[in-house]
Amino acid sequence: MLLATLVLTAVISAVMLPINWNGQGASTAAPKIDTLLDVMIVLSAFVFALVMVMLFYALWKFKAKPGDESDGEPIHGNTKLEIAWTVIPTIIVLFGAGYSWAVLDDIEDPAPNPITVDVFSQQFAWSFGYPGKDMAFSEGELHVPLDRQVHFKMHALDVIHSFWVPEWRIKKDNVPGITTTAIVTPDKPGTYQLICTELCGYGHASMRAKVVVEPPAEFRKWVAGLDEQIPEPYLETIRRDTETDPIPVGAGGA
Ligand SMILES: [Cu+2]
Repeated sequence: MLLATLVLTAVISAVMLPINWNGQGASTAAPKIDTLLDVMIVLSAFVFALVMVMLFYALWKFKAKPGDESDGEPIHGNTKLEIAWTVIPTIIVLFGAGYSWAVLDDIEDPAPNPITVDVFSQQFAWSFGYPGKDMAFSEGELHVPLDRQVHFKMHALDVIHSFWVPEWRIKKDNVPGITTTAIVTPDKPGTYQLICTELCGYGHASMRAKVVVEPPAEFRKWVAGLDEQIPEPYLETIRRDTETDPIPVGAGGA
C-alpha cells in the first residue's frame, strides 16, 4: 500500500510541478516562495495519494458480496491506527509551519540601507509617498529602485484593502487604524501591476496601479520630478495609525 501511495504521489507531483503556478518572478522572495509552494504540492500530493489508495483498497477489499444483506462487523477502535493518523498529520503540519516560518524570516530579513515608501489605499485608488524632505507623492503609479530593499508602509484611508504585485509574490493587507509593513527587494526591472486583493466595494476590480522597477538613478530622477507632496489627510493617517512593525516611517533615505 505504501508503494502504491508513493507511486501515486510521484505521478501527481510530475503533473503538478512543471506548471508555472505563480507566473514570472521579479523579487528576491519569488524563488523562495515558489520552492515553498513546490514542497507543499508534493506534501499535499502525498496526503491525497494516501487517502485515495486507502479508500480504493477498502472499496475493493470490503465490498459486500451480491445478496449479502447482513450488518458489518462491529469495530471498537484501533489504537495503532488512531496514533498513526494523529502523529503523521501533526508532523506534516509542523514541518509546513516551520519551513514557512523559516522562509518568511529569510525574505523579511532587513537589508542594509532600505528605502521606505508609504502606500495609501482608498476606494478605489492607490497613491504613494516617497522619503525625503519634500515628501514626494504620486497617484496611480509606483516607482521603486532596482535591487534595493523596499519597506512599504501600508495605510488604509477607509476600508481594508490588500497590496499585491504578483511578480513580487508578496501580499499585505492595508488595515484602517494600523500601519502594516511589506518588505520587498525587486530584482528585475520592468513594469508590473499592483492589484487590490481584498474585496473593498464596487470599484474593487479596477483598483490597480502601475508599478515601475528601474535603476536607482532613474528612480531618483522620477521622484525629483514629482511636483505633489503627501496631502495633509494622508499624513494624518501616518501619525495616527498604530505601527505594527518597529522600523519607523521614513527610516530609509532616497
Ligand atoms: Cu479592493
